[in-house]
Amino acid sequence: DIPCVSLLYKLDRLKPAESSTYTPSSTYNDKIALLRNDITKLEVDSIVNAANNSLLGGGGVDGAIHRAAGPELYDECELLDGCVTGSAKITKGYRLPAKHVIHAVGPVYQSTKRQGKHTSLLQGCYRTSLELAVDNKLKSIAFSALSTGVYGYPSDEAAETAIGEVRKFLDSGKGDSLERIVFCNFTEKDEKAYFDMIPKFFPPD
Ligand code: AR6
Repeated sequence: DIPCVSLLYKLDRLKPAESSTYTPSSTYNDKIALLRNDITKLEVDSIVNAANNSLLGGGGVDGAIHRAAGPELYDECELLDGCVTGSAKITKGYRLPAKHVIHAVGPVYQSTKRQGKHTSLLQGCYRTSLELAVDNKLKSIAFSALSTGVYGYPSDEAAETAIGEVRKFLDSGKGDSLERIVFCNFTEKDEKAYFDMIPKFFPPD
């Protein structure tokens, strides 16, 4: 089972925010979950892949998802005509326990930072993925830590952008139909970044 943030607060595993400008909401905290796991093992409506512009697979979490989903995933991805950076496209999950895969293309940190576009591109990945989940009537979505591997995005900065964009989406009311939003980390550094950043955007009641 996936522990939600409000449960993690009760277990006193997260530091309360010293100052948060966000309104505490137990409803939101109950929707948000943090865990450290292999995302290919999660039985959720959708997992978000850290893909590249071709959408035809690669290393990291992308390779793991394609291996676990089987060749049918590649066949569907071939029909999608790639995806621009900062956006996402959805496929079925095939042999994965997850019903769908949302393939998001995160920014390469160094080059997009030079252009001042890294934050808005990463925000675009999270926003588009959430919109795709809602548009497809999905109740749960699990994000990998987009761009924090090969693409070189620092974990704390990526966590701030990711969690902030999810909070913005919930505040807009567009995420009302979503029951669970999971941040699925793989490395200790990403997990720590999320544990430190969550209370800023999702302060306890
Ligand atoms: N489950 C969850 N997270 C994972 C897993 C897993 N099984 N494996 C790795 N991660 P990366 P990027 C984490 O490099 O930086 C690919 O070749 C990993 O620890 O997979 O967006 C694509 O095809 C890291 O925190 O993606 C692109 O070419 C996070 O997933 C390029 O890499 C993302 O790391 C995309 O680079």
